[in-house]
Amino acid sequence: MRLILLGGFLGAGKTTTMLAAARAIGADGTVVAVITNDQGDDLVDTTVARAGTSAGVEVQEITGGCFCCRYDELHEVLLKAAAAGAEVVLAEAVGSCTDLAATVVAPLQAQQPDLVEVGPLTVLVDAARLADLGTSDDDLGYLFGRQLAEADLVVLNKIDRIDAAAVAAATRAIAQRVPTATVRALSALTGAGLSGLIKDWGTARSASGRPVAVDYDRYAAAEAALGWLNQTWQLTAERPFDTAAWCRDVLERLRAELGQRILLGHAKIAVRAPGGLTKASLVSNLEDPVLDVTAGPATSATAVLNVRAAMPPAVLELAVAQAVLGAGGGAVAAIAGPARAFAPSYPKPIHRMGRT
Ligand SMILES: Nc1nc2c(ncn2[C@@H]2O[C@H](COP(=O)(O)OP(=O)(O)OP(=O)(O)O)[C@@H](O)[C@H]2O)c(=O)[nH]1
Ligand SMILES: [Mg+2]
Repeated sequence: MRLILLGGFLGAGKTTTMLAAARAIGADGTVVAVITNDQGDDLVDTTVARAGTSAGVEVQEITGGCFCCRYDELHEVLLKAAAAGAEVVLAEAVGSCTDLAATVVAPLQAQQPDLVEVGPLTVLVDAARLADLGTSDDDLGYLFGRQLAEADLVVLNKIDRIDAAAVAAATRAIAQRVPTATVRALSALTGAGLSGLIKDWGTARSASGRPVAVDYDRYAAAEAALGWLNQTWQLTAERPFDTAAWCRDVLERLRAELGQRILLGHAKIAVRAPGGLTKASLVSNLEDPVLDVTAGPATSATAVLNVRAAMPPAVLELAVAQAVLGAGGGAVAAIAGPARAFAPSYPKPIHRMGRT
């Protein structure tokens, strides 16, 4: 069973890539499993994966911590995938996680060589983030840099949003910064570059001897600067409401609440209604919300919100509540489920192996 670990900062496109690749790899009958992962539970990514993968793709989730701190659960999930006959497993790490080479890849290679062959550690980058986090020397910039440094394969994603010259410049910049990695360009949305990436995954092994030095105090400080909110809301309306317009309204209000100075990692909403799933994302304060999946109108629905932004969790919870309660012009009533609002705690990997 071949395992591909996908890392990269919040909103870089890990889930989109994982699901597009799962569909493409599974098209010839290859059995594929995908694993989502988050510090909290109630995951938008799992909701989208379960709705978006074709039958035959098994979806597992690991909640409450990243792969490195939940290594034993990862091992169990891999055993389950193997028992289900999976030949390829695609696993998405938490977007604020780094040091995967030392804490996940190397231990799997050392301890579970008969269970999995680990393919290249693949780190996705949104070109827009190269310009902000990529040049920042604060703790989040440090975390972003460590994610790149340990990659076997860096994937410049969302190339449909920039022109060819910008793709070439960003590719050169990444190659200079991480000379040990192979750099690929991808649009997970259009599929450009996907077959080449899948080919890389099938042939190259993870170097795994590439653990890089990581200052855990800075890594922890970067994670702790982020507020994390996972919450489910029950929505009802007297007349059918447009779930897509509601999602966009929430995200636009949230963006206005945050302003431009607070770094937004990723705000995503999945609305489940009898008519189907609607899903929207906002990956930066400087961008507009994007509707990824749209279903028809509904009178009752369940909205799962996962928001990560650089602000205290309690303040983030209030900002999200303001946005949700204000959305829909008073026509949509929203009742909050319990909020899981927190800042990720100090990373404590179960294992750490490697040369450094
Ligand atoms: N234009 C464009 N948008 C993309 C592409 N890949 C992903 N996106 C969008 O970027 C947003 C975030 O994508 P996700 O796949 O959820 O990102 P992620 O890295 O899994 O995010 P987290 O799990 O929160 O860290 C969504 O709105 C996607 O549709 C791409 O190739 N092109
Ligand atoms: Mg994701």
